[in-house]
Amino acid sequence: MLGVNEKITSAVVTSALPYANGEIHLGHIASTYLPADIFTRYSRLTGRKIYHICASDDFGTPVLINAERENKSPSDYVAFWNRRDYEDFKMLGISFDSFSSTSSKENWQFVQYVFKRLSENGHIYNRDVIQFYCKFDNKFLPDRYVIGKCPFCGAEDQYSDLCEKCGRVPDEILEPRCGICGNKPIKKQSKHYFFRLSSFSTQLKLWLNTNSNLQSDVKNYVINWINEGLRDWDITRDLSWGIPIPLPEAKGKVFYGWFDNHLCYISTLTAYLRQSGVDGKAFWNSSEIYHFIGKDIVYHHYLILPAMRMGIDEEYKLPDYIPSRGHLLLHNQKISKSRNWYIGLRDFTTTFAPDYLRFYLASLTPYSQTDINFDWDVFSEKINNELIANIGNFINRALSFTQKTFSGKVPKPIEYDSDDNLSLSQIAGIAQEVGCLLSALEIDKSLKRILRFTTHFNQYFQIKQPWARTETAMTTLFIAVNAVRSIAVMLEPFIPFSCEKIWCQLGMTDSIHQQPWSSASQMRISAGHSLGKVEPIFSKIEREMIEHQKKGLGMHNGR
Ligand code: B3M
Ligand code: ZN
Repeated sequence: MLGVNEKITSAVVTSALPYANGEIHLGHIASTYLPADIFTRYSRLTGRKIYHICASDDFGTPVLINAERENKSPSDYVAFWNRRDYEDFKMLGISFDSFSSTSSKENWQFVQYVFKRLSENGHIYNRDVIQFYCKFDNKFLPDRYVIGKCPFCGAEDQYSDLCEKCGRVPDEILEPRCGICGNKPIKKQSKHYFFRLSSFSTQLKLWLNTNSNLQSDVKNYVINWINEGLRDWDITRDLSWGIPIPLPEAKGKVFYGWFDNHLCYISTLTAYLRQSGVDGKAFWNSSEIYHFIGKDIVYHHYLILPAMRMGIDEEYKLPDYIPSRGHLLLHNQKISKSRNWYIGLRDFTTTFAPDYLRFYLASLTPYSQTDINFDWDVFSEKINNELIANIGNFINRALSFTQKTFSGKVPKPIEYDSDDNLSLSQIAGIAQEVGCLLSALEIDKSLKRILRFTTHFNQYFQIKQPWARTETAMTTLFIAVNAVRSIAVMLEPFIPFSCEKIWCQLGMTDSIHQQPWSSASQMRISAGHSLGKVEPIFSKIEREMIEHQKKGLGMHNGR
């Protein structure tokens, strides 16, 4: 765990790549992007050199099929979603240093390079496989696109790789139909390339056992998977959309999206750093590597990704951390786009301040795979009672009272009594305490600690009654205004837009996004400093707005 005063190494943070195939919803934000962004913003304030990398995941059959449906070329289709996702992330304050795409030239070249290295090292082989093929769509059909009757329980309309009724994986689905056009597919033979995942079992186990940064519960079940036996992994698709397998005899074959997407973490970073003349490989290898993910892609990130890096002799180092978090439920039900049970990010941020979402989700997000729940009533309670009545209230009281009584000039402290000293010691210890929690990726706990800090200062204000006790008011306000500064710095990773406003009201002319984290524990505002224009920062969420949202659940039209 990295405390604020310890030696700081550089870091690369990646967030799982969103499919370029539909809008970002709150589930993605809660498990991956928000925790990664909070951690990155905090790290930047500590002075750490850190880059947050992401990209759109452009390949795969679903993308191709949707592009065809919309009469677009696949590259136009993914370019649309790449831009749209990036805008949505930006609106929420997710601060990527680079947002690229898996179909970028750099990734394309890097993926083919990795394949050649794996082949040279003997980790690739090929064999014939029999697959469903639709003559009407001219496509080999991946498992998800073959629908039929489950051979175990007889349930109709099940995927060929999973019966959602009985939970079993059919060996051979009965009465198969093409998931695109409904016709009966034929079976066809095709040569496929495989990655020898099974031969990495021992090495993977050793790595999992020795890396103490990984969540131990996750590690345990991953080790169980290895013990049950890993199977070699088919990395081929007979598709027109994908990165071509670079062999003359593999014409018309492309890589499976999961072969290329995680390599985009590396190719994006190196392309980004190349622009400023920095050697991306050297940077990667001397940094701590964090891959933020949701729990359903653990298999890919704990096994396939490290095995592939091992297969190229760790030319790029393995991850140090793979923070993996649970699902977001919506009113206690699983989020599902196909059943229309989700909240789109864009819808949300056009109705509510983006910081409200960040604050609410951050307050719920543990460092574990436990699922969390989005509930409109709890959302409005948290915002109204914690963000507004606790944090906002203290900030506004401290600043507006200084404004009114001392014409906006921070007064000079006279002498400190025991309440003042207690408050000073709160300030002196807080940066280290919250910093340790954030370094340890404990998002909800850090926010709770900050809330205890503001609760303390609300009480302090209440006890000192600066409006009634003019003789001590100067000291009280001097301390209180400095506490507001501490709060602004510490909340920057959580609610960056609101902190810009607090910063302005404090009369600061530099950027809140560039303050040293440790300064949250310093009395940086001197007596005589002039505040800016003071006004309430947050506005209360009214009952009707919440009722309106609740009525709208499950009522999307479109994607
Ligand atoms: N595109 C999204 C998912 O399965 C997938 C992540 C890729 S990360 C390399 O959640
Ligand atoms: Zn078909």
